[in-house]
Amino acid sequence: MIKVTGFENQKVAILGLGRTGSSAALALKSGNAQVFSWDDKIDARLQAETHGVPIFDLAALEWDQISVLLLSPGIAASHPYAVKASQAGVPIICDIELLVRTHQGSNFIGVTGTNGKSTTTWLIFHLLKASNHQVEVGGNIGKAALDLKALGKNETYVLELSSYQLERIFTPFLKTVVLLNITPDHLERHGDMSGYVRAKKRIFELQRGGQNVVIGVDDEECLSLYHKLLEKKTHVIVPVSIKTRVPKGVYVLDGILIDDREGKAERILNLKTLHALPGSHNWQNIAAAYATVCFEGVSKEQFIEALQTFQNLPHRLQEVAVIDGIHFINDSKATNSDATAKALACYNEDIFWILGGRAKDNGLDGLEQYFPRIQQAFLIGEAESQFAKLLDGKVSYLRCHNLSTAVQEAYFKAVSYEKRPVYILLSPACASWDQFKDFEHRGEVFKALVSRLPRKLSIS
Ligand code: UMA
Repeated sequence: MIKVTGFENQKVAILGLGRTGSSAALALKSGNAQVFSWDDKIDARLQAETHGVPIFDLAALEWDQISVLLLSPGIAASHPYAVKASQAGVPIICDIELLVRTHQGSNFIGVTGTNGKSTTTWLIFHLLKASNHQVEVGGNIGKAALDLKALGKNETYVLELSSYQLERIFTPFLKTVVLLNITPDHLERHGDMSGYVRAKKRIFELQRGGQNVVIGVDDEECLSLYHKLLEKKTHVIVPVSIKTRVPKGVYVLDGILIDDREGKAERILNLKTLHALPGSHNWQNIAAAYATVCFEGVSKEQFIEALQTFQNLPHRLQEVAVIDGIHFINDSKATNSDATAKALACYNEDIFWILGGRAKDNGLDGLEQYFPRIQQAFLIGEAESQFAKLLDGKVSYLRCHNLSTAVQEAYFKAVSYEKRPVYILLSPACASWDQFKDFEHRGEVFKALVSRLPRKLSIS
């Protein structure tokens, strides 16, 4: 845990006691701030209290005496206490602002974008660590900033930054900004697309020092930002593409990673052979990570070597077992059809597909082109009837109701299927909340079910 100094004997309010708020309360308390923390849910308050977080009902707070409100990223600024804080002129910040203030000498890399940011963040961290850098990883990826280890001068924090967090950071701190892509997301929170883009663009206001920018140029928003940055001539910019050659950039052509930063179009690696990062959707993540670690002095040879030992975050096309040529893939993070499309695109055919849960508005939109790859679908959860109708006459399916039945049925069918390799793919295209706590829980249950399958199954 990081000790937050600079608030000694000052009154600090904290709203939300999940990962962000609880760690911030303890970090501020250890730096002798007077902490007034609250969560609207009693369970969260009780749990935080057992970890030593002081609880105070913010309804009784005199806001004009408060130095800052640390508002958890998931809580909108329209929350009544946040409104009170704003009316009293209290700055509203997030935990990353505090990390930055306490680590002015450290090196910061910030990764944002709509898709791929966790994988890219994790990959940058791995590449730097494997190349003997002192490095910590956290932020939106799951580990709250103030739960990280304190680092020294020039040691590196790699942070995944969400649009929610970017709105609540004010001190410029980033040496390198990585912006992967911008497509519609979180519109209910930001009002509309322009509000979302505005939040993402804030990352450029947070630069200090190197002014390095790695930017994906395959979507319209990012392409337009790239051109604006080029005009300003204030940044060292590396454009990244998986669709086209980008002069002075890093790009991927037919799976080959190419470095043209020096105008030499040097071939670096064939990405099609990387089992830990399957699928063309990962190419942008790899290209951006490569460009980023080059700024940190990582050589081409170190990059290639480090990639061989990379293991992606769980629940993202994660191979959890192989039994007699049957590969079990946990893609529980695929909570919408876009994400599932990327998974189905990775395997040419011979897919036994487990899907369902709580459906999103766009159902299975965009997946039809992959239906010929599917040997059989195994339906679970609330979406079962809806998906059965969508698949009817196009893909053979079985209604399994729950994951346990789906795993057993899929295994049984895969064992009697003559070809190898085959893939039993959990890529639900749905939220998990009808049957599981979250996508992580769903993925863990899948893994446990697979581990309990008999290694030899005789088919009569
Ligand atoms: N709460 C209230 N009042 C409210 C709403 C919530 O008191 O009106 C309380 C809840 O009861 C809960 C707490 O606030 O106890 C939760 O706060 P939070 O949602 O900010 O969650 P944290 O546990 O602090 O996790 C946050 C990020 N969550 C969100 O941005 C929603 C995590 O990103 C991040 O990993 C973590 O900080 C550490 O930095 C998750 C996420 O879903 C993965 N991010 C979104 C995304 O990736 O799309 C942006």
